[in-house]
Amino acid sequence: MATALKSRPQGRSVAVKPKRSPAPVRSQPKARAAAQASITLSSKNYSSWSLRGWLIAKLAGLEFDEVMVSPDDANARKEILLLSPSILVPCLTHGGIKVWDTLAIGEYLDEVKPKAGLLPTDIAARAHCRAICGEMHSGFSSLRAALPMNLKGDFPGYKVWAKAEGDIERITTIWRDCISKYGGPFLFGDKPCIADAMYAPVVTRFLTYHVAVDRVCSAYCQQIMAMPEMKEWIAAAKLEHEDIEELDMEF
Ligand SMILES: N[C@@H](CCC(=O)N[C@@H](CS)C(=O)NCC(=O)O)C(=O)O
Repeated sequence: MATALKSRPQGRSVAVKPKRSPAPVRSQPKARAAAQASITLSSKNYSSWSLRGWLIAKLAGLEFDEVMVSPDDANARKEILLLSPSILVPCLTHGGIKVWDTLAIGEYLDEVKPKAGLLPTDIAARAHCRAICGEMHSGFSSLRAALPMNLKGDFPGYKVWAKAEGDIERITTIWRDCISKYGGPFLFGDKPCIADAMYAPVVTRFLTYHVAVDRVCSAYCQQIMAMPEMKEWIAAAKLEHEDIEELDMEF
């Protein structure tokens, strides 16, 4: 931090630290511990953003109800999605506070559950984590279009669209970089955090479409698939009855 120079009578200058203004007091939602929480989700088989939001809430240790938006019933679907200001899933409602958009849910839950370790404690690692979450959130559209999440699917020999190869290259570089920097087995060390939730649907896509990756990335994929939360989600996805042709796309 820059320091101010203060003149002394004899003309010498000494550095003095400017007074710090007190940290702003953040308001906390009332009766947080007892807050009722629910998350609006859609298909567990196809909805990658639902998986990310749900996983973040699980990692936060939040108790919540799932509100499923069924793709089958157009009217019920419209009604439930209207409760989400973006008309998208996931949407978290927690003690009367509504948070839509997966990254915002992650940041909110990190504030509400600071001990859960949703973001790394070290500031540099935290910045790194936010940067790669941002990349996932706003990018990799070729990968998302070419390899839609489909947990029930299994497509050996699937021809990956050339444009998606660049996304795969970048994602695997991100994973290798994190694992070598923070020691693995998760992206930021020994516990899963928001970044792992953001990339979890990429892991399932690599497995669904048999995308060949190196040893480090393959071990990372196995690590994600071994998470009890992932097992729970995938088991529920496999029980979903709808197999709708139009849903075989990123949504
Ligand atoms: N940027 C949003 C993306 C959410 C999104 O695209 N959700 C999809 C499902 S994966 C959605 O709700 N689509 C409309 C629908 O299912 O009717 C986020 O981070 O939450």
